[in-house]
Amino acid sequence: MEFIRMANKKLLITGGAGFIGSHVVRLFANKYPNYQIVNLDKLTYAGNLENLKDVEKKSNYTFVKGDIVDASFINELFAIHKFDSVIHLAAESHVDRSISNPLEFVMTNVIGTVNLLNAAKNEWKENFSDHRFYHVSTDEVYGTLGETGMFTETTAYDPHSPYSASKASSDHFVRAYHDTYGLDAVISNCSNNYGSHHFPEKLIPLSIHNIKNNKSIPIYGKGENIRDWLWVEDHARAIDVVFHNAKSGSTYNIGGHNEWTNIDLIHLLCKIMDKKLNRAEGESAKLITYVKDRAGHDLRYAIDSSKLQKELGWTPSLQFEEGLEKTVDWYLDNEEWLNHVTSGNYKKYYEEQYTKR
Ligand code: NAD
Ligand code: TDX
Repeated sequence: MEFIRMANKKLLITGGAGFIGSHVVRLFANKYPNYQIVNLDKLTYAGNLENLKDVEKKSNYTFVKGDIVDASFINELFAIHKFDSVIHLAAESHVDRSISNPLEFVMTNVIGTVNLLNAAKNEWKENFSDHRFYHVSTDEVYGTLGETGMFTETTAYDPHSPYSASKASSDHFVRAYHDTYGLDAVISNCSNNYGSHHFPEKLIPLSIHNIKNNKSIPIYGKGENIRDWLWVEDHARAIDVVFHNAKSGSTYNIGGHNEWTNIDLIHLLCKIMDKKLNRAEGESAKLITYVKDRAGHDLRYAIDSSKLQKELGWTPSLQFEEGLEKTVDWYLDNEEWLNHVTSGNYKKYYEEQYTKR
């Protein structure tokens, strides 16, 4: 089925300086020396070129700083580079920030995506068949599950947060450009990722940072919400497989069959941290603090990724306990990275998000 594994692809990756994007850039830059990869990123608080130190000197890799909301800049970028494919990850990605500032999410996640779609459509309209627009999305577009069931590719969209509503909207635009103009487009919807280079506003890296510094671990509500966690490098491998092999217009769910309540996950993390920091067992768990719940907090996400497994042969590679331990090791070994990203504006964000709860 090999779709577009051509010798000299000109690939635009957006959001490549962020958490998942940096893993995708690293995988592609190492695995496909003949691809010319341009990483376009605005370098918001979440974008960090330190995430890409090991690839920045590669001859097949170029970084461009820019904003996907700026349509004329995007059109010019497409005209200069003549991309034949796009993997679009740039987004505002944090649910709590979307609750405080929804418009920012509309701008980047909706308008930014439509700007990229327009540029791709205009550049590729003579020959859509040798081009591909891959939109990286989330399981949160499907809303929330009760105690049973799983999200499949045909689950109806039912987003609840401004973040998931903006991602759902962008998914609809991608499908509309496929159906209306014939753009070759594919979408994947993935569950919660974890691993290295994850910004410490999200549950796992925030908790690692706080445990290390003997600060309280804020658990929203009763800690009973369930997330389905996937090792970020397994997501990057899935993106590789979908990008090269999916049929135009198709959608794949990506997930690890790995559901945890937040509180169970944090207890496991505390146990690992006690061991790594030579603390008595149970010491880190004393930091657990229940705080006011997130507004509109989705109860449970669980992804059925059997379509991807059956059709394209992808499977997750890592057990959660092993992945979480590797993640903790990375954060403990990369103190400088953590210090850089938690200086400056992070402290202001943290105070606004947590001390007023
Ligand atoms: P992230 O917040 O770590 O990174 C986002 C990147 O996009 C940053 O480098 C940022 O600088 C860049 N960016 C933001 N606004 C931009 C703009 N206007 N123009 C150009 N660049 C901009 O996010 P992430 O967790 O790596 O998520 C990447 C993608 O994967 C997102 O589309 C997200 O919705 C999706 N996703 C994330 C998860 C997860 O668990 N983190 C799960 C499923 C899907
Ligand atoms: O301090 C916290 N305390 C807490 O209890 C934080 C930051 C989170 N939580 C809870 C909320 C969620 O139930 O932990 C769970 C995970 O929260 P986040 O790490 O903020 O992730 P989530 O809201 O599930 O969304 C993530 O997965 C899907 C990503 O941020 C999205 O970009 C992705 O699309």
